[in-house]
Amino acid sequence: MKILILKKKIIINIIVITCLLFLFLVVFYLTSSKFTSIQTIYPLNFSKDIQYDLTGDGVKDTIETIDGQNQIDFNIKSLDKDYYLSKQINNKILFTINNHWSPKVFIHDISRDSIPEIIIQGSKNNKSVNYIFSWDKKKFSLISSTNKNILGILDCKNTKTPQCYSISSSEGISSLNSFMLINDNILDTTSENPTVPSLDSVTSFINLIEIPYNLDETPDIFTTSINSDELSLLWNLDKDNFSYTFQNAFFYDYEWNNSGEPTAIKWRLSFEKNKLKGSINDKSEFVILVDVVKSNSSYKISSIQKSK
Ligand SMILES: [Ca+2]
Repeated sequence: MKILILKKKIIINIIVITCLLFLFLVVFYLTSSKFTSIQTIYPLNFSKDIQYDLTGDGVKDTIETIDGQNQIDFNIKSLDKDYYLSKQINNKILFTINNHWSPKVFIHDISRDSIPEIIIQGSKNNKSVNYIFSWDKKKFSLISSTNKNILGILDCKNTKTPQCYSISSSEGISSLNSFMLINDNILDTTSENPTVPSLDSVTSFINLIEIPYNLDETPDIFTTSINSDELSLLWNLDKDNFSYTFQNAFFYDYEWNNSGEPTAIKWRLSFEKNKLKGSINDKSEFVILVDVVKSNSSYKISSIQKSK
């Protein structure tokens, strides 16, 4: 009898330990890098109130767009003070007005000091221009500005320090530049980053949108599992009536493997859509959101969606 009770105790213990182990594994799996929360980085929607704490004091600030005479400025209201970002630029003009290429604001903490950086991408006199601003406790100072039309952040939300990339689509990979922000100082990391993962597939995709006709076969840049409805976007561009010209792109990674390589990267691609037989000003912005995933050793496009 005593032996039977003892055996029962052991069995109960084993069951409890197994359950705990199982629970631990589930929690570990869900919190492992693959499942860390994905914070998407979308351009701010200025039709809504834009309130963010941009100075790190716990009080929300308001960022607003100011349309002036042929120019667009941004103002941040913080504790009843106005900070016009154009004041930090040499000729005091951030962007010029362009209906099909308006500036987009992204907010992300690149320096990892819990005060977000302000990344603004747009155009000045029909040419690409980007700025990164950072709160220096007195003002929003200009950290970086570039005319390159591809901008992105990798190691965006993992345990490493985020890196900012800029590339010119016309000059290609030789124009690649990268840096980190350490204590609000730029640390150039260009020599350590010879390429951007997924760039090749996305460049092919951009070419696919830009060519003035439809290809009979798509190049090998898509995953086999890509949704056919999404892929049909390519054949619905109505290239008999419209042309598409790449304007700029923003990318960031949101999943990583155990060796820290990005396994999923999101791209926002902006094109100028031009009506071929319309008037000269018949242009609009056409935006496609692309997800690229690492499959085996290459990066393939797993999703394409027209941005609303
Ligand atoms: Ca604040």
